[in-house]
Amino acid sequence: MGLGAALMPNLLLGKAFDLEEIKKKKQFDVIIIGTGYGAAVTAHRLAQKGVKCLMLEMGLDWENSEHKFSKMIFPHKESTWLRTKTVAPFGNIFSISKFTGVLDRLDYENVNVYVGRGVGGGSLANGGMAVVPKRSYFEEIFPELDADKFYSKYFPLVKKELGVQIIPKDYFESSEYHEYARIGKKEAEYAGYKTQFIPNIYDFEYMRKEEKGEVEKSALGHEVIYGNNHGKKDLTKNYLKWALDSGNVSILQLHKATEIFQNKDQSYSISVEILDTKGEVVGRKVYRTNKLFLGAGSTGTTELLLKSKTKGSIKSDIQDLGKYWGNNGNTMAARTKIWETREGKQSSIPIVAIDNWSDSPDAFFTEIAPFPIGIDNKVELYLLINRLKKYGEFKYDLKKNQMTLDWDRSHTTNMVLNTDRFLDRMNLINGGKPADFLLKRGIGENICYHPLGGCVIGKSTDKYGRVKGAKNLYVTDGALIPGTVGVNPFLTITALAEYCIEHIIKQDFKKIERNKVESNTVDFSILPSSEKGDLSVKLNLDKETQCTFYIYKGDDKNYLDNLIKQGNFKCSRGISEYKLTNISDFQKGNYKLRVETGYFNFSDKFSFPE
Ligand code: FAE
Repeated sequence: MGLGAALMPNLLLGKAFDLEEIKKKKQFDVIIIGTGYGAAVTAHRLAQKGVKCLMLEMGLDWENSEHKFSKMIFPHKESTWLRTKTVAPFGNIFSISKFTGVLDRLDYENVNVYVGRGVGGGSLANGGMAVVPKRSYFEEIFPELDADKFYSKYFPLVKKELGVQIIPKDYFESSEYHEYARIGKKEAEYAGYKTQFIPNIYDFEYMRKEEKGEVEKSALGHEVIYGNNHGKKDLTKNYLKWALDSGNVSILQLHKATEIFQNKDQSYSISVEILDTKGEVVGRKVYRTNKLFLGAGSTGTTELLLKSKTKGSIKSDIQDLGKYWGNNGNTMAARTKIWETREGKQSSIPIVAIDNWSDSPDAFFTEIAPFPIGIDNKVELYLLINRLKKYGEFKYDLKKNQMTLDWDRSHTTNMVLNTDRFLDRMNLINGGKPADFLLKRGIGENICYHPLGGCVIGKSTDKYGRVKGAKNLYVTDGALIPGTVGVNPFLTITALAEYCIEHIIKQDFKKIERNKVESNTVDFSILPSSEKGDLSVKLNLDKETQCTFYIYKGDDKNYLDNLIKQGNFKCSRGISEYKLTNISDFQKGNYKLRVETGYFNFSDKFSFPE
């Protein structure tokens, strides 16, 4: 076998280029990575102004797929992102096949962070609680923001747009599915805590009908963290729908951004892996855009920026990147109790909270959470939101090629003490004990549903989410919030995104800057073109451009110090193959190829198998 045939790139060989499909998709002025709250607001508001947006989402477009969300009891593969076991906080006894499911768990040192995957981001997997933060705390964490504006304009606006509701009292009082919450509320009040109804994006009229048996059950049918097939007004029912309806927005599902390159002309190119539903990479592309918005969530946005910065693909010195991260003070708490549930009937959507925020230093806010596993389980669950006393910090480990988090017991000590005191008081007054068969001492301080921070407003960005020192790069998601917001966070993330994009549109989109090139997409693959051992790339461009290639080994940041070969080539418009060099004298092993022009940069790996 000649070297050409033996050269086995990690990349797909010659995936068909569908020019028509690409042409349709590439008519865009900006790229937005992610489709969660921050990204959806950004797309909708830009689209209203006539800006054409391309959204890249690593998860599935659930609405337009044949797949249904999974129930929490007897979950199926759609429940979980690319694992062979479910990853819920407990009860993971179910084996499943690998699939791009909706709930992902990122396991960092000492904390497991849960995120939603798919078009709609966290809105698909979350419990729908839409809570306005305490104004005093908002002012404490965002000293540079105009709180008056937020409380008079942005919070009311996003409550309206997201369709936030409170459960009607008569339904709460009469429904057997809310008995767990009525008992939880009474118990909290016996123990001297203040309770309140929590606003939610679930449609309670739909829920009533579920109970009457008039429609298919969702909240009353064990659906929530693996997605709701009905009832919940996730982002595909509002912001994303409006964005798509405008005709100015396209979403590409199963497109995972892997690295960002800052080009010489202050545009950006984004390397993207195209996944199949088993998580296999079935294609790669590079997209180029004049303006790039990051809405990949606290962990996704921070990782993309940190990785690209550490590798030298983003040259700007972004201050405090990876810092000011927090778990929003999350601790899960579980009591096992004396009272009876009714045949295990529980709505999976939380509707009541305990508000103990004013009780400094023991401040917490907690939902009285359902535990809807379909049996009389005698468990009361809570997700406490405590104060955050110490921030975590993300770093990027180039050797392991992964983001790591500095987070240990010292970050959660106050949260655990607080939770312990809360459980003690509830058990003392009402009976019951910590449910240690679920969580050690009834407390899960390593469970985080609310990752926040990493690229914080006023630190790494200016006060509108513009990344400092990196023109044309913006963040509009949970990465902006410094680790804590004192309540469930998506309403604040949505309000912040509204505020940021309103100002960015006014100041940075006075006239729409159409991309000067017709296309901003580069399709490429690395392939052997002949039996002689030539290394070639296949590119699809619609702009003539001069390119330089670099073949190197090892560290990406210092690729110029590790060069094996370098050269120039001229690319023409359309699909062509370009022979870069003959590599028959190369030793077997792993190599990297970087291609640079003023117009786009990208890099990838290729290897000779042993
Ligand atoms: P997010 O909604 O996470 O969206 C990020 C999107 O970017 C996702 O779709 C990702 O798949 C995608 N993405 C990430 N990396 C890439 C990449 N490299 N390339 C392409 N796409 C990428 O971000 N909050 C509340 O306020 N109330 C609740 O009741 C509540 N319950 C929750 C329950 C669960 C189980 C979970 C996991 C979260 C819950 N949250 C809740 C948190 C809330 O959903 C979360 O704060 C927001 O969704 C975060 O919004 P972002 O826009 O920051």
